[in-house]
Amino acid sequence: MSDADLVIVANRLPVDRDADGWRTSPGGLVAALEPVVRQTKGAWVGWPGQPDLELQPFEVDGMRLVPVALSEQEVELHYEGFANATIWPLYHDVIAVPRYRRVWWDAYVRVNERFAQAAAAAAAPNATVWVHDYQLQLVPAMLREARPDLTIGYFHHIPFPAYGLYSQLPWRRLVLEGLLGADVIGFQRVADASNFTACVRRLLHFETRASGIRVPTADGGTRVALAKAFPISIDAAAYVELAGRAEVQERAREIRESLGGRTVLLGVDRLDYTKGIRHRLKAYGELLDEGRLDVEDVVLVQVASPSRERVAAYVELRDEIERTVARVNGNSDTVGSSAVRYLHQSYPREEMVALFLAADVMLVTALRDGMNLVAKEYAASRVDNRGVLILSEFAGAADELRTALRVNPHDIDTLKNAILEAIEMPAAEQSRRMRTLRRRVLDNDIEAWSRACLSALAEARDQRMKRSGS
Ligand code: GDG
Repeated sequence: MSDADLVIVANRLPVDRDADGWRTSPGGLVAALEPVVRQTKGAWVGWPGQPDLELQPFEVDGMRLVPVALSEQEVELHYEGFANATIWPLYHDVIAVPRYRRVWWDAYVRVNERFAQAAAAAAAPNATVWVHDYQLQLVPAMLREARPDLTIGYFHHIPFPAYGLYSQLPWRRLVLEGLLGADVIGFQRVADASNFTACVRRLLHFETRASGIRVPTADGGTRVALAKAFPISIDAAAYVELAGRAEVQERAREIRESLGGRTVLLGVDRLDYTKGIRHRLKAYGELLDEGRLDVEDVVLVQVASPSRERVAAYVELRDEIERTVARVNGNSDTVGSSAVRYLHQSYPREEMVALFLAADVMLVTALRDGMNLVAKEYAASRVDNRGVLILSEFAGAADELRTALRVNPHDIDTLKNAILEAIEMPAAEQSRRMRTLRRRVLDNDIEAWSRACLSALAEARDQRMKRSGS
């Protein structure tokens, strides 16, 4: 059925299957887009999350879902291979070594084609299609070729690297051309958008002015693609509401008590090498070794939710983190108190908010991160205006959250000093900083983000209509 005026295209459908059927999956992006998709009678194109599952389009909670089937081998080559072992490490400034394999690339092209075809089939004449993230960078150009009537947006959730790194990619021109099929290309930070524009200038020699890129068209003319920062956010009101619930606050008290009333440092991350978990453990371990912190006074709770467990670098990372945790605990624990509470598990959102409320200090020490939503979630949850956020300058969130304690996580001595400063920070200063952080997150929530992106797309659509004289 090709009648949707708005089509979202993302690697995953916004639903998970349990014993009772399909349920919308929790998460900011889904929360933001679900109402728009429903109101506009739009559609969402994506992989249902299980290999070799051939499904017809179906509806969940009034949202039309268009499943794209992927074989086991395609998941391995496209998703685990090209997306997560080539693009992910390359775009995060080669923190891990990217692998360039031609069979992965071939699968990436094939799978991108399938997504583009499904989106083209779902979209009404002159519809808007909004493509998400690094698994689907070729879809915009494929779509434009199949459906020149569409207005196409793309949002890049992860960083875009500088030319010096990007140029390693054997398919560097093809990927840029893929993205430039979009009318609006959204990035997290201004720096990501300008890295992209610089790569386009150097590799494709297209003319650029401010955020506009002049892209040659098939008929010998040009059109302008916009490459711009639209920093993503969270459903802030949902966090405020949860943090205000008596049972969540009670749970936060319970957590603090069970940790012996000590000062609580907290880390919450997918277990990923971009998040700087090892750096924070090192800094904390050294502070304990040097006697600048005492295990009877402080504890680090590290939630490291399982992630990409079939990709080799993630298996190694888990071993390394778990060895480091064991070393810190082995050196510093007493019979009654443990230095690190390491939780390789996923928790419901209520529990996460209780943890945020229980934490005196939140550690976000990413080595490179598109945005980092955890930093924003911590701020939104601190309805009491207490707590200190330590935030890496290499996370996109650092552009907005200016009153956090800013760190370079590679500089272990400075990180150690920031941890001590956070622990000792007077309540008045905590509150002054936290109020500013919260205002920023509450004013710029996920709804404001999706409104800004969609209105840039609406403008692109108006201009396209004007040009074509309709
Ligand atoms: C990518 C980019 C960008 C984690 N553990 C649990 C849990 N989480 C939730 C967090 C947060 C989300 O997962 C993680 O988001 P991040 O932004 O921190 O990082 P990525 O997963 O790497 O996301 C990133 C983002 O896309 C959006 O554009 O910000 O830079 O890498 O919401 O709270 N949630 C629950 N239990 C857990 O155990 N419920």
